[in-house]
Amino acid sequence: ELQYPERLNCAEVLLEKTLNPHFASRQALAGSGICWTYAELYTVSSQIALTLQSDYGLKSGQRVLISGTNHPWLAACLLAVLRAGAIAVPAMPMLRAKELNAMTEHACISHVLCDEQVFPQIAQMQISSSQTLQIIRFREEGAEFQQKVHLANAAQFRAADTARDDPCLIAFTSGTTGKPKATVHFHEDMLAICDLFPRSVLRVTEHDVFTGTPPLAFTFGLGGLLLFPLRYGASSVLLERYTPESLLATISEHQATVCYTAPTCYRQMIPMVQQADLRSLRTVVSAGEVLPVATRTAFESATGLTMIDGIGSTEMLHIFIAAAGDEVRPGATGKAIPGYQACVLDQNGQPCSPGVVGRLAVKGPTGCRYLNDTRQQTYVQNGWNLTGDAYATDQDGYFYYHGRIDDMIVSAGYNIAASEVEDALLAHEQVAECAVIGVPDPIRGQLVKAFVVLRETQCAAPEMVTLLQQWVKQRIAPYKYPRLIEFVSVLPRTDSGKLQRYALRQAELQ
Ligand code: 3SK
Repeated sequence: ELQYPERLNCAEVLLEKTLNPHFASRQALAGSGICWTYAELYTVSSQIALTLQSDYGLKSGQRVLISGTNHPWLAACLLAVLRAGAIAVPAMPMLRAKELNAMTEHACISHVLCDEQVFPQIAQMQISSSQTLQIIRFREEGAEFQQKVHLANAAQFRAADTARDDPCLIAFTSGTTGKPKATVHFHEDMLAICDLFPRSVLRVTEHDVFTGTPPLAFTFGLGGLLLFPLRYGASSVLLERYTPESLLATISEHQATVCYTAPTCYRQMIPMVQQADLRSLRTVVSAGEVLPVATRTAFESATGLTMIDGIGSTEMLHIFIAAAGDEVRPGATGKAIPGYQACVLDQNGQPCSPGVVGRLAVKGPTGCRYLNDTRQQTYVQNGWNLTGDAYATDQDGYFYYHGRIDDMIVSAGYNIAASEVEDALLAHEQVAECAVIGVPDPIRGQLVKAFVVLRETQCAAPEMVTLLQQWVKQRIAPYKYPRLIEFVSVLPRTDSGKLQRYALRQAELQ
């Protein structure tokens, strides 16, 4: 049972180890040519917090939209906002003015902290915003904000005396269903996620060096690349832009021990790992999307590493089901991590027997609190968080993913999980990426349709359609094979890399 003091400021707790000389001189954050020790990070974030308070009037409880690519200054701003007692509202750097405006209105933003890349969209958003916004460009070296920050006396800063159940983060879901929601998290939630998955599954130590691709605006990245390393006195290397090649190069250059990215990126790295120096890596974490068995098998055999698969959600803040090392069971995401309870419920809210597919329900120290959203009643029922994922368990408490509830296809009376068909397709060497949906059909109700990105586009011929259909029929029950296959060059994804099957479904209906 996790217990935190009544008065708690999560960012202060994460950084207070700086006062211990052992940690003060250890590397905390690196990236984009910057390398900060714990002492330096503590000082910069104190200076930022002080500047925000004294020059920009930031008060405890105000909401600050923060947007930029993964960079030490972005991380320092996030910590500064929390230490000042304000509420951080991270936004993906790719968002456009209209999306930023919707967030600003919904979360009642007072201040915006953005980098140069995001600024044009923020400026455009300000024109239509009904809020009066203080807009601050935090990355412009030598410009007003950084000048003020460097002049601020860090020693004068005192962290806000917040309560453990004061909100500190409003995280927007990335919108795989098209309608982003805002989820509210408390100071104690931020520490709870640090004290569960990283401790019992990842087994983080101060010697770990983390790197990876998820944006800090996505709670997968916020936890994995900032909160977890700081909680354990480890270090993190942030990448502003990445390709599979640059991620591999960063791992070897910084001797990273833990890497986080999404299944698609692991899949892209497979042909390159033989040439890379990955000796420092002790494990890799995959989340954000289901990890196809074919991707796990190929990556593990190419690297000799055992991957940690996990499922989390913005609503729950981070990962709640996972498995590592000898605990991994092929095809399963893992077990409920210590501190969380999970079960599979049928349509009447009753627990399903092992092997029966139902709706995943989760309970634990973190949970869904939507901001002014009637969908709260759908997500939280009888104290259980209903994540919208279809799962089955086995006798030993392992959880097996069967797709999103919304992605189940019913064709001629058969229930078909889109992810199972995708898994079968991905096992073919020509398939780089794919997405499977159900499309309306007057006879079968729905037909299984696959959108496939081929490794070699010149192979996109009718014979390839037949070949892939045969391939799937040999691997899973033949009634699940995609009767329709369309070759595409890209798949629609959210900024955090999640597949947007709803966008494909909508396009089919037009
Ligand atoms: O999407 C996920 O699986 C996830 C994982 C970790 C943290 C947050 C999220 C949304």
